[in-house]
Amino acid sequence: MIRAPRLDAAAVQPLLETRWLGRAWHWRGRTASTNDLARSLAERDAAAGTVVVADTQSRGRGRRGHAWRSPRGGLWLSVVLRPTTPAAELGPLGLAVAVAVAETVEALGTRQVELKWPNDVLVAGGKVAGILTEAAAEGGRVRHVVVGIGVNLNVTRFPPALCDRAASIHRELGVAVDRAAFAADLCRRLELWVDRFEREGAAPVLAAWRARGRLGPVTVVSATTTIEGVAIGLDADGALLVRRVDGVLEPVRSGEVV
Ligand code: BT5
Repeated sequence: MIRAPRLDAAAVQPLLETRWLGRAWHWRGRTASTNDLARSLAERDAAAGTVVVADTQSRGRGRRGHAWRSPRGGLWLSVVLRPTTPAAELGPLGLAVAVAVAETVEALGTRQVELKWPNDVLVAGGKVAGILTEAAAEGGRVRHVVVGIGVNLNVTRFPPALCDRAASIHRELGVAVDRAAFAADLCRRLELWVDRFEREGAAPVLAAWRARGRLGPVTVVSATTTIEGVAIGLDADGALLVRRVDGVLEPVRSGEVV
């Protein structure tokens, strides 16, 4: 049975098995972007683990100003983190979040879950979740990080432009999923991976990412260049290693993999 559609504290907190993540919970029926709301809470000293969830977003954002479609039925969630890791070493945090999301999706019994660099979660080749990590740092020290996670849970229709690229859990499983239970499980796995990254560094994150990473022929487009080659793995900082057609091995730190 599907729980109450509202993902408010009353629906989710009784299911939470976390120590610190989700202990402060803000729900909105509609907001521009949960990342914006979480950032303004973070700037007003919200505790690590503060969660903002909305049923719909009117200006959901992806990376580099991309729009993120956020209809009813999905999970649109942001978390305030306050990592002690120096800003320069924070790269793999987004990969850790992707691993947590992938594990939560896998636990529903979907077909093979893959990760597309840097942090798209794919089911049967379609994008089922995206992650937007925004950090505020000062002199190398991280003030806060807002991690935004969008998961197409009970989304049944996509606009034509997304139809052949997006996937939803509902479509994949043929049934609606319990959003509150999913949100609680995601919080548990997120806390585990964030704690592990803080304690043990990037290595376990990279190993878990690699186990699901989609590699092979890629074109990486960034503001200044386009690189063609074959993605062969991640380096120790979480950059995508691409063997270019001229044979040079290039670590890619930003850009779109198309
Ligand atoms: C992402 O960006 O994948 C990050 C998405 C993060 C969304 C969450 S929801 C909660 C929080 N609040 C926000 O405002 N954002 C975060 P990127 O890698 O740039 O991918 C964006 C691209 O994915 C778009 O240009 C579309 O092609 C595609 N897209 C848009 N909406 C989608 C959806 N619902 N499902 C699958 N693909 C989508």
